Amino acid sequence: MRQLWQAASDVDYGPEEASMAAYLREGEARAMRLGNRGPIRFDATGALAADIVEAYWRVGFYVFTGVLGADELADIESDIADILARAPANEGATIDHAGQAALGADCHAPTFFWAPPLGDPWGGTSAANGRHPVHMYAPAAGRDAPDKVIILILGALQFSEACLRVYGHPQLLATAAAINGADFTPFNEALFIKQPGLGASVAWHQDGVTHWESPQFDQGTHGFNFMAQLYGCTAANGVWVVPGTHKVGKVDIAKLVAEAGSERLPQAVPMIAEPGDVIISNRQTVHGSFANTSVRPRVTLNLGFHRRASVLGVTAGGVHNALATYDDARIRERARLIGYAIDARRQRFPHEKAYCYEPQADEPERYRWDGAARADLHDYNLLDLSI
Ligand SMILES: O=C(O)CCC(=O)C(=O)O
Repeated sequence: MRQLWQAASDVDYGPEEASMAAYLREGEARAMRLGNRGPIRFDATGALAADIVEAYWRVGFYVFTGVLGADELADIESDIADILARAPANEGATIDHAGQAALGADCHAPTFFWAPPLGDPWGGTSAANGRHPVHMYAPAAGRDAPDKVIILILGALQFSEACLRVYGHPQLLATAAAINGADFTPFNEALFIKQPGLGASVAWHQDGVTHWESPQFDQGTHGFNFMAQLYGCTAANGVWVVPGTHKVGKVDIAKLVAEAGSERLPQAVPMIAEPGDVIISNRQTVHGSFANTSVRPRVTLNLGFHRRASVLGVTAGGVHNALATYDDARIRERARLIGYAIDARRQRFPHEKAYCYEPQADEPERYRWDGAARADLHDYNLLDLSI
């Protein structure tokens, strides 16, 4: 399966290589001192362990180790191989490399996003409401690099049953309930792909557009993403975070970069994880990732969740999908994926105790994972709850 990831010809940070190498090393050492990693644990009452909750809110992310086992990772890798084989042959194409209709070609919602190899598609642009104010340094790509590479796939659960099953993971859903309340809601799901020697950067940003000025704003208002790691992540290919920035409102990222003299923010730390680890990451932190000049691929499955109070009755959208007011029916409709995911997981891992999602507790039969449900996933991300 490793041939999925072609070894790119030698690339590095050019004139920045020595500074970058030192930054990665020092950042990793800072990250390992934060006290925010370990298995998901619950106390005798079933509540998420208090020290995990404390560390998550203190830092803004927590690395849950060993969440996904070897079987599950093999399922995911096989689906990723299938997705990449059936992806559009290039940006905007409706056919794949074999001349067949490409995945996502019949979707109305956005699916595949492309970037120049080792480039920065969003920094310093107006994309996503201009949330990435600074353009990241783009190392020179190798001579044999393609013009563009896939960096992001939205609506990912319609393309991969293995990813859908991660969405139904009982310990992850119990964690979502602990952080966002038992009536938590979906946000969106995505695959970030950072190919070795090719993967583009994601410029420093804070997620969320809706509630920054709200009197009710707090450290959890714009929700969190689980970031499930297929191959793990390193300082070179992983997401970096400025700890604590989820608490302080909008940060002047351009000023931070100007003060640092480069995009190597001295306050930031990398998420370091092994295959099967899942990171919970607050969307309000200042975070981003550098161009991946390393030889290791990163595949992250992002699964986003919100508090119900952050989406119910809120008019939002326009970034991931159309502007709309999110009423109860819209939330229920979008949350059907949680029900499908729980049942899909039950079928694959029958010995695991399935999660009971409180808003669906009265209708356990409704969300059966079968052929009709599969078809029902088409374009599901038109209803993402984007705030
Ligand atoms: O995975 C990455 O490189 C970027 C992730 C990110 O920016 C996000 O989840 O908001």
